[in-house]
Amino acid sequence: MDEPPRHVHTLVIGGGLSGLAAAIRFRTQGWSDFLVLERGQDVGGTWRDNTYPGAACDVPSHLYSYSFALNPDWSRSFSPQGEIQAYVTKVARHYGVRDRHVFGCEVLSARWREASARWDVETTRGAFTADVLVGAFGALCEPSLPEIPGIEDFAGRIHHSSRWEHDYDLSGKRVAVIGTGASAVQIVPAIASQVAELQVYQRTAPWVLPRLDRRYSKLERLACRYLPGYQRALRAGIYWAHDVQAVALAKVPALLKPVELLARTKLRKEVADAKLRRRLRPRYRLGCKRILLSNTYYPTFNQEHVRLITDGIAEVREKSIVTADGVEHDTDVIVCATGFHVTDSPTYQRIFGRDGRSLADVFDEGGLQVYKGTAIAGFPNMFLLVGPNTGLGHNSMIFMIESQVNYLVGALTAMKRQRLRTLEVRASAQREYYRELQRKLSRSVWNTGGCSSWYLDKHGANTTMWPGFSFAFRGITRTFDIEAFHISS
Ligand code: N01
Repeated sequence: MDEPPRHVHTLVIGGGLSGLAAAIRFRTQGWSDFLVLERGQDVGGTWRDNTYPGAACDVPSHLYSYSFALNPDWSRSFSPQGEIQAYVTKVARHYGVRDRHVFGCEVLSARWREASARWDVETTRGAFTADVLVGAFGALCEPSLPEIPGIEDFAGRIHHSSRWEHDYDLSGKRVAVIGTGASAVQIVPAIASQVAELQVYQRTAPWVLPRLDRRYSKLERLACRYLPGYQRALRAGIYWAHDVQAVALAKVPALLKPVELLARTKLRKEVADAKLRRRLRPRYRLGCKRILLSNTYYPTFNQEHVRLITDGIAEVREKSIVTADGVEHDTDVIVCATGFHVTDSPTYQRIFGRDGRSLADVFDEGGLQVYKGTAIAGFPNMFLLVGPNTGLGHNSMIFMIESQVNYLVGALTAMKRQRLRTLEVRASAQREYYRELQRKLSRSVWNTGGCSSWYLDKHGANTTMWPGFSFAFRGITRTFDIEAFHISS
């Protein structure tokens, strides 16, 4: 949009999967007084940004789709990044919401103004005001780069996994991949055949399970397109299998044992060298960190030019990485597959609520207490999507997004119908909600499984994951509970 309106009823920050879901829902409600501010040049968020070699989803395609825009054309059971991004852009076009997006527009600050009961928003494309602010900026978008002594003096290239530089050719290069999470496990096998030497710096060995990926046959695609109810039934089957299985695993630790055995057997089959296997073997309970799916990760280490390095990184020099054992590894390129700022998102420093306090300050003091992952005391007329404690390790985030959008639409409908000036969650409701969440989480494998992960904030509280069935979250977001909110007209 070239010249966007400077005041709208609802301003959404972020045009990723959650911002897009909100925009489409607003449109279908018949609302047009909204804008989506997106710092990139397209919709898609993480799926636009994460173009690293091998990038693909580890949630089945038919589940990782909007319920209102099922896609009969998925080519594989687990979709590659390009196909998901094409799907997202097609959905945005189909619902005609691209014209409500302002691209290349980064939010610099958003301040609640008590006197006017509005949000003042400064951006790289000028100022906006809005009655309601929706933070749809996501959790996995701000790259976290490792703080290693000397890294700023490295003379070669440094990529973060989510900012891949495709014009740079890795052929014949000595490449160091730092990290062994969900991104690394896809990058390592994808680039191994191209590079002269691959060093994989592992701090914590992950659990890796088989990836049941396959190409869909033409017949299956035709059935999805033309057989009434087929695709919905397929999707429901995948949904229930995932939800029940994962929650059972998280709640009944005895069930973890056979799955751990499966993972160990896989490791034994795929890596010939016993010493190497020992170093690849995870030392915490399965599920404590995200479970990774790959059939190609372990076998990559059987290649002579691929080295697993488990001594910690001591420093980076101009042309090498030095590990704690004093060994210097000559390196041309460093790939940081080191994850994201999740519980400490820089965007939290840019949003200022009542009394001028930033979200970062409020979270720092009291933890990431957010009512239903959506509303925060002290931040009137503001809602988050994919906020704290809405993450899933086992099912589709799109399901959680649609639940939250439903709740948001309930709140906005109440505001419009009752002509409310402000809506702000009660601190007592928020406190109670958070206490109950933390009580449930304290017994979960994420908290007790013997690992340290980005699910936990700096105080050790799990402020990332939703502790239970995803349909339970759908249940609590089905209707907007205005009694949990202070209102003013
Ligand atoms: O990031 P991560 P990711 N020195 O934070 C290591 C989603 N995702 O980008 O385990 C050395 O998980 C760190 O080590 P440790 C998914 O939700 C989805 O891989 O902390 N190592 C770890 O190994 C996922 O969970 C898909 O000891 C350092 C790695 O870097 C989330 O994105 C695909 C280090 C970071 O792992 C993030 O995944 C990809 C340091 N200083 C991603 N700092 C799908 O398929 C960090 N590490 C949907």
